[in-house]
Amino acid sequence: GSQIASLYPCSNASRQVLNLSGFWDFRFDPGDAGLDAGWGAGFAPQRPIAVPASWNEQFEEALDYLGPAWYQTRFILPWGWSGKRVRLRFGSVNYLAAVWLNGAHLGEHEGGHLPFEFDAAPYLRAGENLLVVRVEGELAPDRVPPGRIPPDPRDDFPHRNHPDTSFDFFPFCGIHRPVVLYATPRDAITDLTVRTELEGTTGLVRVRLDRTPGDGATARLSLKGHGAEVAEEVSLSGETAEIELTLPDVAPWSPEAPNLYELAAELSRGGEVFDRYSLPVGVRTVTVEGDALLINGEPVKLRGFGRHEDFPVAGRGLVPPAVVKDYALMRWVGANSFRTSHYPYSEEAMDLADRLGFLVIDETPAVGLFFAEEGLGRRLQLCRQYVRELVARDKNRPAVILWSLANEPHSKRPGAKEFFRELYGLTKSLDPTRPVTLASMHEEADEAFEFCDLICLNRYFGWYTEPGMLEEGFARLSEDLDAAHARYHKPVIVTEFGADALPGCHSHPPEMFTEEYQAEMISGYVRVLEEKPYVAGQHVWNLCDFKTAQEARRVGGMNLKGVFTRDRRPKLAAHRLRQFWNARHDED
Ligand code: GCB
Repeated sequence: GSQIASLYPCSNASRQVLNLSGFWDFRFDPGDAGLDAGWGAGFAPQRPIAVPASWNEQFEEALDYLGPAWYQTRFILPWGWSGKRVRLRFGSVNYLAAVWLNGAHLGEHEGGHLPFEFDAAPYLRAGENLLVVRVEGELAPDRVPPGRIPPDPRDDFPHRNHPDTSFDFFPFCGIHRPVVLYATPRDAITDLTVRTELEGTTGLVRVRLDRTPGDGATARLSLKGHGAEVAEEVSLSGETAEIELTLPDVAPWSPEAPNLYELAAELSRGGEVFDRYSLPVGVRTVTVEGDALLINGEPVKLRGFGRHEDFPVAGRGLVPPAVVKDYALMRWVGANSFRTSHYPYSEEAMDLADRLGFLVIDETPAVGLFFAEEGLGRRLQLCRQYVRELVARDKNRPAVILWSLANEPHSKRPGAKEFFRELYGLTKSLDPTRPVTLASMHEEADEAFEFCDLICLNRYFGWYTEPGMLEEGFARLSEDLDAAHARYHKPVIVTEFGADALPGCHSHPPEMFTEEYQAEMISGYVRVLEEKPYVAGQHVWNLCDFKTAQEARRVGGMNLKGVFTRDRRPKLAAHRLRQFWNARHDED
């Protein structure tokens, strides 16, 4: 089976990465014949496909096709890899992946947006190797996110999407992030877990190193940067070492100054280094105190966006220039934060958040959860798996300041309470250093809020309610937030607010779907939010327009709540936000 992936593969004096991205062979399998026909051992090529990318916008007949489909590629084993520990790692496959290497079934993985890996060494051959992946992205009520939820008989005007998602973004399918093969020594570092603290001007960096079982060795850890270099060594007989490094006069990591140190880990025996791995480390703390969210002991206000990984043609596939562009747009507008709505974003994108100093609410793929008994156990198992995979992947990132367990679960239902008690407990046991939350649409009595360190609300007064009536919407927002704060006594982040605007559509006075209405709505919300001392964050929905399933509310197959279009051109609201947020920055 697949295993949890943590350290991002790298090349250095002990390790090497072979990136398998490129054009692969591809075929759709609408009759699901491939398994019985033994395509895992190889299939007749039909057409090329780009990896990584979704298949839906690469082929015009496949927009709504959710699988199964088959991918295969051939590669030559690099020189010097025999006798190494070799792993095959997928950054993200939506939704189900089954993997064969040279005809041997390596295993399967369920769930998109998170990395997984396999031990490849036993199946590799010198010379040419054949890798086959079957991908399937059907929507089903016992998957997470769920789809094709049985209609509620109490609902007399049932509203459906095509494809039948429990969320509005398009359920893109395919191999979405790089597939790499990487070699390490057999005797290797397998994980590093970094926790940082500040004591006055001193930074404490606690590192846990995990390694494969092996003979005694020496572990050396060093931290370098900002004019400092410190190192510690311990001798290691078991599989883990805990080491604390101290940085006097530390340069802490913050959004204003995203200072990073290089943490270098080395394993040696008899003075000879046999494995090494380096990691950027930001020394910072995150705490919730009373009504405030604190970074390094100072209150911080999040200004930014909910987003999607969504770009023309590539779908949900990694597009490095679009990643850079989106950070540039957020910067230009004056944002310091975003949420990885509604699933974890690529590791490549997260690396840039660490470097550029963005504060990230890191969300699991649990969007649209419902709590009917049927399939509930399975959905909980998947959510537990996602939390494990996400924390393993992102635990060392200074940019990640909050874990979000879900988006808009239907959590007024009784079953929700136990569900979130478990997920919250699991998350805290894996990472006691970060606050935990979830984004809710409910006005009150959300069963899940009991297990949140701060409250995240998605709000659309003046849009889905009070349509066309902005002033009424703003008044209701203000009351609603005060009520939520009075009930829970925790800081509040408004993780969504916004309006659809068709670019180029104008009106005065502002009417729904015009650029003016969107700009007025966002401005009014920002004014209300800036006045509430307990509001720790404001995230506009959305940075960019994004592709949706088809439904009556989504014009042209898109959610138009972006302040930028899908091809990243600003709407009026982007200019307006820029005035607000940049002006506020000057005051800070
Ligand atoms: C929400 C959802 C988000 C939707 C948004 C909308 O509450 O969390 O995924 O896109 O509303 O525009 O309806």
